[in-house]
Amino acid sequence: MSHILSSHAALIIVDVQPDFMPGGALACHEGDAIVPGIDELLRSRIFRHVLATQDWHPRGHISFASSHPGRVPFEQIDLYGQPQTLWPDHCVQGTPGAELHPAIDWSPLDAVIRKGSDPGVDSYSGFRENHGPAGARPSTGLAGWLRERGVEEVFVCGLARDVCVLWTAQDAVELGFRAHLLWDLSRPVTLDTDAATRTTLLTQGITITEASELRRE
Ligand code: VGL
Ligand code: ZN
Repeated sequence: MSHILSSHAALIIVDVQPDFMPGGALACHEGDAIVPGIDELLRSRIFRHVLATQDWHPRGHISFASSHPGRVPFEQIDLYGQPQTLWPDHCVQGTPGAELHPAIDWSPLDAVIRKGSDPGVDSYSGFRENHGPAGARPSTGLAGWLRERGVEEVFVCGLARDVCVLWTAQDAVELGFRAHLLWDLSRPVTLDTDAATRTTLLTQGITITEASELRRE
């Protein structure tokens, strides 16, 4: 099946940053494999609207295992009544690992959404922060940005397929956008999550597609 892209479609590239590459602080499985394809997709200028998210944590962020004495990375704790996975220190503001990946020409980007900057709250989705102490999840402004431009449909790719890409696609649907996940241009941080991710996506009406299916209107 091919997808004809109207001017109401946007591409959201999630967290393609060195720290999520093999050898990085929080490596995704084959994370580097998506870099050439994302660069090519940007060069094709096939999308009228293109955004990136950038994981952007202060030192000592609450999601870092190092901020919780006695805890180790990938352990889960309860935080504000919700499960929180503890991660290795990653994407610390201003460090090379937090840059948008240097092998991609980002000049076609319309906007970059930085997330995870609140020291006490994690932020997986590009649309809103995770649960914090206050209850409501603060918006990043992404939904408003898209609506102002008449965007109805989003295609999400990047890292990690089982965390920030998934949460971004889920929020897109919940906020009223049609959502698609570009499977070949995403990779997971935790192996063996793909079957569960597929089930979640299909249950929530998120289409799984590939970059090669995209066509200009
Ligand atoms: C991510 C874990 C922690 C992601 C970000 O980009 O998927 N995962 N921070
Ligand atoms: Zn993070």
